Amino acid sequence: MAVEIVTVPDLGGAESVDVIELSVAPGDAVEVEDSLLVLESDKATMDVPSPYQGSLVKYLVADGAVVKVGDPIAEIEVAGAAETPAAESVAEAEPVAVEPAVAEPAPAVEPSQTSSEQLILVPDIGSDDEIDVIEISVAIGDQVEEGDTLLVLESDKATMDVPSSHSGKVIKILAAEGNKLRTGAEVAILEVTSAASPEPVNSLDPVNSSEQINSPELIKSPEPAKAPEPAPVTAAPAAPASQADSSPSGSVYAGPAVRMLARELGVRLDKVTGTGPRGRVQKDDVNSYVKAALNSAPTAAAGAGIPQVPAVDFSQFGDIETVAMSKIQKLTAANMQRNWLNVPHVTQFDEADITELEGFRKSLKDEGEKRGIRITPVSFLIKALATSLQANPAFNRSLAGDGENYIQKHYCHVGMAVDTPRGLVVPVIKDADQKGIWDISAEIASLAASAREGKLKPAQMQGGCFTLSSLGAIGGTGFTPIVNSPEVGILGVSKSQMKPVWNGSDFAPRLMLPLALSYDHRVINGGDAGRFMTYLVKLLSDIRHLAL
Ligand code: CAO
Repeated sequence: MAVEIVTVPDLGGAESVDVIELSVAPGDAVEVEDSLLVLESDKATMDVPSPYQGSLVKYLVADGAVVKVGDPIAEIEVAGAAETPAAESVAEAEPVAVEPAVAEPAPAVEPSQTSSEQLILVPDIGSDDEIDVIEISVAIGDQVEEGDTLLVLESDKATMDVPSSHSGKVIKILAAEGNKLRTGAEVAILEVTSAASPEPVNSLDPVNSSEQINSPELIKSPEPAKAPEPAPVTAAPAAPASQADSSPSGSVYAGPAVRMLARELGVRLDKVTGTGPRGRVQKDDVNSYVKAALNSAPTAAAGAGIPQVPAVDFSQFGDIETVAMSKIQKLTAANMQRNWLNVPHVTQFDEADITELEGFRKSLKDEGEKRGIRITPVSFLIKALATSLQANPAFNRSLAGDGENYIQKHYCHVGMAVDTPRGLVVPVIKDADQKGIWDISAEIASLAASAREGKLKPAQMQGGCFTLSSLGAIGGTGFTPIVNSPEVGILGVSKSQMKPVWNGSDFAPRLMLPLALSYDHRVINGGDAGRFMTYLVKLLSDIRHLAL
C-alpha cells in the first residue's frame, strides 16, 4: 500500500491559515471527502477533505500551526491505487474557498429618506444559488449591533453568517429555518435605533414607500448605505469572543463540519462548550455533549427533559444481588418506555358475557382431544379481534412516520403476548380473519410453545396489527396494557368470573370476561374505541356473529 502526502489545497487567495482542528486520529480509516483537518483564516474556516480512501498514518502539522498552499499536512496509507482516482483534482478542487467569494457585498438596503425601519437583505454571496437557512440567530425584539449575525446559511460546502448592516431592534424576521435564500433575499426588518445614523435609507415607511420605489434616482442608486462586512464563507463570526456574549446560536464559533454533525445529532450548538482555540466548538465537543446528555438521562432517550429516577444503593437496606437482564427483558423495557412516552394512551373497560361461548368451548373438548388441539378462550378472542378489526378499520391503522398520514392495513395479523422465562414476546397469528377456531387454536399452542422454548423466528413476531394480552389464566380483575406501537390498540383480558347479572326481571349467574382496550389517542378517538369495544363484546357474547 502506498503512502500519499496530502497538502494544503488552494486557499482562494488567503496567504496563510491556522490549523484549528485535527479531525481524525492516526490509524483511523478515512474515506475520500472525509474531513482531515480544519483550517481557519481571519475570515473563514474550511474543512480539508481527504483525497484518498485509506487510513491516516500521521499528521505532518500540529493543531495551531500556520500553513500555506502546498504545505504537506498528512500522510494517508492508500487502500488501493484503483480506489483513489483523481486524488489530485479532489484535493485541489473540493475544499471550500476560504476567501469569501464575495468581495463586494450587495447593497444590503434600499434607499429611503424618512423611515426608521430598515430592511436587511442577504448580501452578495458570490453565486446565484439558493442556500439553506440553517439557523435564525435572533428573535423579534432582540437588539442587534451592526455586524451581528442575523442568520446562518449553509451550502454543501460552506457555512456563512449573514450579518446585520445596521444596529437596531429586530421587529420582523422574514426568513425561517429551512428556507432557501439567495443574494438579495429579505432577511429581517430592524427598527433603527440611532437617530444619528447616516442618511436614512431603505425605509419601509408606507407613507414614503411609493416615492421610494418610483424614484429612478433612488432605484439607480445602489450605494450601500452601511455595508456590513461581507458575509464571508465562514462558520466563525469575525469576532467570536465578543459575539459570544450575546450568545444567539448563530454566533457560535464552529466550522461547517461541526455544524453539520450537530444538526445530524440534533444538538444545539449554543449549548455546547467549545474547547478549541478562542472557544471554537469542535467535533469532540459535540460528541462529548451528546455523551453527557445520554449519561445524565439514560432512561429518557425517547423523552427529553424527563427527570431521572435517582440511583439508590439498596445494599444499605439489606442483602441484595444484581441479576443480569436478558436481551428480551432489555428490549421490552426499552420498547415499553418508548411506547409509554410516545403514545397518548386511553384505556376503556367493559365486560363480555361469555357464558354461551364457554359452554360451546367445553362442548368441543372431546373433538379437541381427538384432533390434539386445545381450545381456550384466547382462541375465540383472537378470532373475535380479527373480525372486529375488519369492522372497525380505524384500529387497523398506524400513524405514518411523517405524522400526517395514516397507513391503513388491508391485512389482519393479531399478536399475542406470551409470558416466557426469558421475558415477554409477542408472536403474531397471520391472517387471523381468514382462519377458523381450530386453526387458530393450533397456531396459538405452537407459537406459545416456540416462544417458551426461545425458538420463535423474527418473522413470527413481525407484522402485527393489534395485540392481545391475556392474563385470564393467571388472574386479576383488570389492568391497563401498553399499546405495542406502531400498532394503535391492545386488548387486555383478565380472568372471567361468575357474576349475578340483572336480566330485566332477576339476577342470573353469568360468566363475565373483563376487557380493557388501550388505544393510541392520536389515531383512535373515543367514539372509535367505544364502537370497537361494543362490537367485540357483542361477538364474544353471541359467537354466532363470528360466523356472519
Ligand atoms: N378467564 C378464565 N380462564 C381462562 C381465561 C380467562 N380469561 N383465559 C384462559 N383461561 C384458562 C384456559 O381456559 C385454561 O383452562 P382450561 O385448560 O381449563 O381450559 C387455562 O386458563 C390456561 O390457559 P393457557 O394459559 O394454557 O392458554 P391460553 O390460551 O389461555 O393462553 C397464552 C395462552 C400464550 C396467552 C398464555 O399462556 C400466556 O402466556 N399468557 C400471558 C400473557 C401475558 O403475559 N400478558 C401480559 C403482557 S403485558 O405485560
